[in-house]
Amino acid sequence: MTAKDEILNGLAEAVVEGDPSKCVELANKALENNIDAYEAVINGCAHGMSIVSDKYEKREMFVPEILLSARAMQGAVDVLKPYIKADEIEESGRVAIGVVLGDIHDIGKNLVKLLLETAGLTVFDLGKDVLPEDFQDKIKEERVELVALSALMTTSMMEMKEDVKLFKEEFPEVKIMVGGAPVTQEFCDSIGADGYADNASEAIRVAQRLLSE
Ligand code: B12
Repeated sequence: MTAKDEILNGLAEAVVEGDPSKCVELANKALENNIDAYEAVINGCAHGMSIVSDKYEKREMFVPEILLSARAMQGAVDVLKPYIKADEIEESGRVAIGVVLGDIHDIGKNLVKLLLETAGLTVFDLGKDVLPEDFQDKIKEERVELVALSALMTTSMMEMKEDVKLFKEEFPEVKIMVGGAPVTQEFCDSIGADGYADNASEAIRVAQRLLSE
């Protein structure tokens, strides 16, 4: 295993273990070893968090541990974020992001937000459990071109469907991108959203495609 693999795997492991000091230490080590900060977020932090999700599904991890993992990951992200190279083209698009009403799962949304920002987009984060009216106000106030909706539950996917219908009626020119673990390309198509991505780095590509259309 190369030194780089060792650091990135270590970072993912530290996220799984929910060890904040190890996360910060390895994030710094990644920077010292000239590992690209973006790569460290994707292949270290986000990779660790997806292992955590799998372990939860297999009942190998439980909620309190998951929250520790998320907090530990955030510590590493905070170290890495200033070193992620933003795209040359600044201000290339205006995006509103949020987790739909009734849903408080925001770990994935936060990763997507971070990466969209690093791609040079201007991102307005409405947080979690967001009322459709709050999205509508933000779209108007900030001349938003793309809305990114996240949902982690089957119940909130129905809310996502309502949001897409509402926003398409009121702002037909605004593009909508959807995501979150239970969301699929088929679901995206069925509710009339414009784009779907199953992870944060893919979300950048989809956002850039939608903004250039
Ligand atoms: C962590 C977690 C929690 C934490 C959330 C903490 C937080 N701040 O987010 C807490 C403990 C609070 C929680 C609460 C609950 N949870 Co919960 N939770 C999870 C868990 C284990 C992990 C989710 C996660 O963070 N994954 C890691 C991130 C990085 O992945 P991600 O969110 O999928 O995001 C990635 C992609 O999907 C994508 N993406 C995400 N958003 C977007 C948006 C766009 C636009 C794009 C393009 C891409 C994109 O990019 C991300 C990065 O690659 C999941 C299990 C799972 N496997 O998903 C259950 C899960 C989502 N929870 C579940 C449930 C039921 C609940 C509760 C109702 C439990 C309860 N009885 O109280 C409450 C919900 C309260 C509410 N109203 O929302 C269920 C939902 C079941 C269903 N079918 O609807 C799940 C699936 C667990 C299960 N199998 O039962 N939960």
